[in-house]
Amino acid sequence: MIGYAFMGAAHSQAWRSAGHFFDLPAQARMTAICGRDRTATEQAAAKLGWASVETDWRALLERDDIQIIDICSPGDTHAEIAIAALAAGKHVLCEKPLANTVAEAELMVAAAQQARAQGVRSMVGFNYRRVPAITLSRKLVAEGRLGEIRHVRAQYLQDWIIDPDFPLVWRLQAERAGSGALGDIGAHIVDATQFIVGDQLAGVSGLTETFVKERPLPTASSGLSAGADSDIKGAVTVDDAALFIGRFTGGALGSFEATRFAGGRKNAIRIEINGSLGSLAFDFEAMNELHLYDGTSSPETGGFTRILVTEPEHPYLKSWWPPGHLIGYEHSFTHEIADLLADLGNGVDPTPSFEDGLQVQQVLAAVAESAAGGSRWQALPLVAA
Ligand code: 4PW
Repeated sequence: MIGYAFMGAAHSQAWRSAGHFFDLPAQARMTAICGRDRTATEQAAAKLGWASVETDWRALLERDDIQIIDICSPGDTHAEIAIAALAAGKHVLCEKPLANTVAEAELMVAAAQQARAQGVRSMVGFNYRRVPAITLSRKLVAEGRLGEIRHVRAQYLQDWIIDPDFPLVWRLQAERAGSGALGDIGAHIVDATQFIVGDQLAGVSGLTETFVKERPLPTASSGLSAGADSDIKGAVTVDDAALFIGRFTGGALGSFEATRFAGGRKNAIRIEINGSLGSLAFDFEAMNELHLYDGTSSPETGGFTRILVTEPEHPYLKSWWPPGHLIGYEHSFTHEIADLLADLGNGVDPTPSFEDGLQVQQVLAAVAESAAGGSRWQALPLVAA
């Protein structure tokens, strides 16, 4: 694994626990963790459960005891590491968004396709697909329970940079992160909604804004919590918020909002789908619930029904606790790793693929381009799923 901050910790927890809860055809050994600072990486290895430490990711590719590379480092590192790892015959799990640009993502797809021909597999880490209520939503839509999909409404709301003195961390620098709220959290709702409705965005029109244009330079690397600040300020080069509308190939209309300025909203992901026969509503702040409206039921007993998605009949849940016992954020990563190990063990290509990651990247780029050009409509290429 490369990187040991927030995502590194989330993935480590998943690598540690997947084999303890899921019956898998292959087990993972947590062989090595990589970071540039040896002392900090050694501390992370001890804390997170990795057997050895490297300070250059290239060293991981030379080791015969490593078959999977998990990329949890910032977006500007994804393309180089993933392409080299695939060429070295290592399976790759890459955090989202797949890359910082469409051009990088295209190179990654080319590398993934070449590697696939040799049985070397790749996956992009859109973990929220594996929240059981979201996986269940896809199943209900595929079964036709909602009828024809008309509206897709999605929000990803956070507020961690509302303070103008919050430092200019890597997520706020375009050269490291590619974009701001758009790529970091907007990418999740693009993937999750397309996953649920089984359809792709055919075009978008967007609006982005950077509310706080300059921030204090961080004197130490920090993630979503403020680190030590400096008096010197630097320019924020990413969006603070991105809003866009889109049309799905199947005719549904989509509206999306991704912001880090929604005061009081810490990690609120809200998705509502309206179809000709019914609706679905999900809120990550109550992630064990899914609200289903069956428009064909009698008005007397109609309205939204709360499904508690904790039963063994629900996706992933039979591997966890007895009925009614809740799960949390970290389980989405455990499900991701369990599915990856199952696919690798069974010789199957995991999803979402790098092609799926590229398609999301194209949506993000189209939103950014639209926003830069007065919200002009941007048609999107259709990518085979
Ligand atoms: O992937 C996302 C991150 O980059 C996360 O799910 C939340 O938003 C937490 O950090 C950012």
